[in-house]
Amino acid sequence: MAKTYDYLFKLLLIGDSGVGKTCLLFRFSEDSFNTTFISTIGIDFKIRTIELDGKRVKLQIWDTAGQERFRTITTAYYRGAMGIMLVYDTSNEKSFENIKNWIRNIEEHASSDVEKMILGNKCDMTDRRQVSKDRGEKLAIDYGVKFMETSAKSGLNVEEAFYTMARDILHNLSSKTVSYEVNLKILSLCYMIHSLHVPVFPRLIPVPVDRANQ
Ligand SMILES: Nc1nc2c(ncn2[C@@H]2O[C@H](COP(=O)(O)OP(=O)(O)O)[C@@H](O)[C@H]2O)c(=O)[nH]1
Ligand SMILES: [Mg+2]
Repeated sequence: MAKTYDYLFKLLLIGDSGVGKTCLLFRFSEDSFNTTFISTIGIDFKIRTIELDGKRVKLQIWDTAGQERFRTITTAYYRGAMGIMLVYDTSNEKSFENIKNWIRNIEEHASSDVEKMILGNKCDMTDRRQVSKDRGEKLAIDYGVKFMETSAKSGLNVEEAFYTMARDILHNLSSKTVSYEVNLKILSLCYMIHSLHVPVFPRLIPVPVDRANQ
């Protein structure tokens, strides 16, 4: 059967329990919001295929099955992940403080070149806000990652966040492929020159005395 996509990216949602990870995933993959607390138990991942730069990119987005409550997320969950969304709740100070612990967890278990992004979710709850947008932005700058405030409820920035993540992964991938191809071309050129016995820098090769005098 023909492949229906050009790229497959595995993404993860990480953060304290209750910050809205499962709702973000539902919003992005089905564009719906469930107000009752969705039990995450049993959910592995959801899929959505998007189009970027004319390529079909299949996003396989994994959601924790409640392990975050006990901080038992280990290497097995991170394996093969290309992007991680770190989510906190803008109406919950503790979930914001815990972002640095989650980053430490990622550094310990995930691949070092995994793309990361911080999301401050529930930004629709303006009257219960505990974490300002400024603080979220500063934290993201400290870690050198992108930041967005989202609302799984209203849908604000949900599409933007996943598209930004996918685009960054795609661009990193293409720049790696380009440098690999360039290296390969240089290598084969050197090999060709070498096999033709053509000196690469003729002027640096000493001219025999008898010829120099001619
Ligand atoms: N107001 C508001 N509530 C949200 C938002 N996202 C999630 N929630 C609520 O927060 C609770 C926990 O959401 P859930 O997705 O299960 O969190 P998880 O444990 O991180 O997966 C639920 O009651 C949701 O209805 C949001 O953007 N705005
Ligand atoms: Mg959940």
